[in-house]
Amino acid sequence: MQYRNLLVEIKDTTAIVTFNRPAVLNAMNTETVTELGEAIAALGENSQVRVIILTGTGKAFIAGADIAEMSIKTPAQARAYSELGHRVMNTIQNLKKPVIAAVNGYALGGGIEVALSCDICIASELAKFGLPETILGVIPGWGATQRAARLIGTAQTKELVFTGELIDARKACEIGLINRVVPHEQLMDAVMMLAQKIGEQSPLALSMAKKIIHEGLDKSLLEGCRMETEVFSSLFDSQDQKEGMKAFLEKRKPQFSGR
Ligand code: DAK
Repeated sequence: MQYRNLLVEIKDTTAIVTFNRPAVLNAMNTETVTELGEAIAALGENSQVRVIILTGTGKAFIAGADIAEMSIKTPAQARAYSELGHRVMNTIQNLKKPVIAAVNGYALGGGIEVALSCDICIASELAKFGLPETILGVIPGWGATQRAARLIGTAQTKELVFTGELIDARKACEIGLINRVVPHEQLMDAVMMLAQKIGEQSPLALSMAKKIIHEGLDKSLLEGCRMETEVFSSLFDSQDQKEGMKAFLEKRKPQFSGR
C-alpha cells in the first residue's frame, strides 16, 4: 500500500501505520485523514494482519489537524471535515482488530482524538498530550469531547479543553488517558511485544470482546451482562473456541483461524 502521508509496514501479523508529515509535526490535512481511513479499512480486510499499531515520524505522533488547511474553511467545509474525521475515528473504533497507539511525541488536538479511537495507548516518556482547540477559537471536532469524557470523566476532560494546556505522559497515565508510559527508546519494542501477545489470542474472541466493551458503554449494566452472555455462548459455535480449549488440554499453542 502506497500513501503520500503514511508509511505502512507489515511485520509478521502486526501492521505499523506511521504518520509521515514531519515538516508539520504530522499535522493531519484532509488527505492524511482520508488515507488513514483507507489504510485502516484495507488492513482490516488483510487476513495476515491481527493487530495494527499507529505511530508518528520524528518528534510528534500527530500535532493535530492541519491548522493552515483548516484556517480558511467555511462552516460547511468545517462540517464535512468534522464528519470525515468522525467516520475515520469510528472505522478505527469499530474495526474487528485491536489498534494500538504508540505515542512517540506530541499528541495534540486531532492527535489525541486518533489515540482515543484506538483500543490501547502506550506513550514514550517524551510524549505530550493536549487539546489546544479553544485557543484557536474552535472545539475538538473528531470526538474528544465525547470519547475523553467517557474515558477520563468530565472534570479532567473539561480541564484539558478549557485550558488547552499540554500534559506529559505520566500525567496522562495518572488521569487514565493512556495505558502505560515507557522509556522513549523502548517504545516500539514494548508496543511490538504487546501486539505480538495480543496477536496470539483468538481473533474472533478479540473482535467480539472489543465490540461488546464499546456497545456496553451505551447500555445498562444488566443489558450489558445479557449481551455478554449472548456473545459468550455464541462463541461455543466457533472453531476458535474448539481449537483454544483443545490446545490447552493438549498442552500446545493454539492455531486460530478467526472463525
Ligand atoms: N498544523 C499545521 N502546522 C503545524 C501544526 C498543526 N497542527 N503543528 C505544527 N505545525 C508546523 C509549524 O507551523 C511549523 O512549521 P514551519 O514554521 O516550520 O513551516 C512546524 O510544524 C514545526 O512546528 P514548531 O516550529 O511550532 O515546533 P515546536 O517544537 O516549536 O512546537 C508544538 C511544537 C506542537 C508545541 C507547536 O508546533 C504547536 O503548538 N503546534 C500546534 C498544535 C495545535 O494547536 N494542535 C491542535 C490543532 S487543532 C474540527 C475538526 C478537527 C479539529 C477541530 C475541529 N471541526 C471540523 C469542527 C481538530 C483541531 C485540532 O487538532
